[in-house]
Amino acid sequence: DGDSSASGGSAGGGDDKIVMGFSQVGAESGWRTANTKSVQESAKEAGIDLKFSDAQQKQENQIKAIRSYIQQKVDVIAFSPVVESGWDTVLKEAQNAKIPVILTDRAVDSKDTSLYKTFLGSDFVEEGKKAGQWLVDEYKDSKDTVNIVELQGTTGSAPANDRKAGFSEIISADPKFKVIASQSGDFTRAKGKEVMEAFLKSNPKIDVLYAHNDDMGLGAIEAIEGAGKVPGKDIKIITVDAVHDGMQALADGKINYIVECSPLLGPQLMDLAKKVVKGEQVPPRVVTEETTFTQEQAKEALPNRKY
Ligand code: GZL
Repeated sequence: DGDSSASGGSAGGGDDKIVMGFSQVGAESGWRTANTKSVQESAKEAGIDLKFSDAQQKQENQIKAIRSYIQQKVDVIAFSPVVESGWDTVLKEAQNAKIPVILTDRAVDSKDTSLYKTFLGSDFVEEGKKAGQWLVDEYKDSKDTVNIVELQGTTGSAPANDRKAGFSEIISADPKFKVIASQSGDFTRAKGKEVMEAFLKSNPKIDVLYAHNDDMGLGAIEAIEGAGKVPGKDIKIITVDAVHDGMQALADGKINYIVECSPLLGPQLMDLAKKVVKGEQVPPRVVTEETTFTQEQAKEALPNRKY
């Protein structure tokens, strides 16, 4: 039988079944729901015993969950860190307990990269650049100022930091692009709507909204329509994720461009976990495959989308 003590773990589930402790960010968006489904279904298919916790977007809850997995002596810990900083202490505790850690979806800013075996997830800077590039192409023949408002993701999170950085890197090439307001909508529809209402009140001329995820973009659409403006026309909208409701709004012409961020990380995560538990080498970084969608492409893609 498999000796899970080699990896420091010996939690239940029979002595050869891998036990994974997974700490999820929360259930804040359609992306997160699809990601949770992918992780849970893939664990079942891989014959991995999954212990799963939802942190309601609070770092202290994730740290508590990781500590409980260490206590339970799981074979491997995986988590999507809600914010980039503040993980070194608990990751050192996992390392001392000889339990390997896999980062999935979001990254940490720990200097000591030996604290985790690999980081599986999207390149968020690249996603921000793709969003910026669409805008540059869209306005290439115009000389007028383009007033942009930005709905940022969760403050301090890797996707918020990197999507902002990638986007501004591309648009800073042309001074006509002006980000006149930028604030966190915490990746949720409700907050996205609330912040967009404030943007609309204090900025008479908004040409473009860049929202770091579909859910905040969908909330903003409600605010834009509530203000008597036409989303996708009066205010062009770019979002990131390409979850079902975002793709539907894109096909309906209310969003103009979506940069895909795939939540379907489950299968790769389980493959990496099996290798890591066996003590096999894994690449330190596994970047998710993903694309972009125009309104036409959304109409074609919608019928076969998995999420
Ligand atoms: C990105 C993920 C982000 C999504 C949001 O990989 O961390 O968190 O873009 C989700 O929809 O809330």
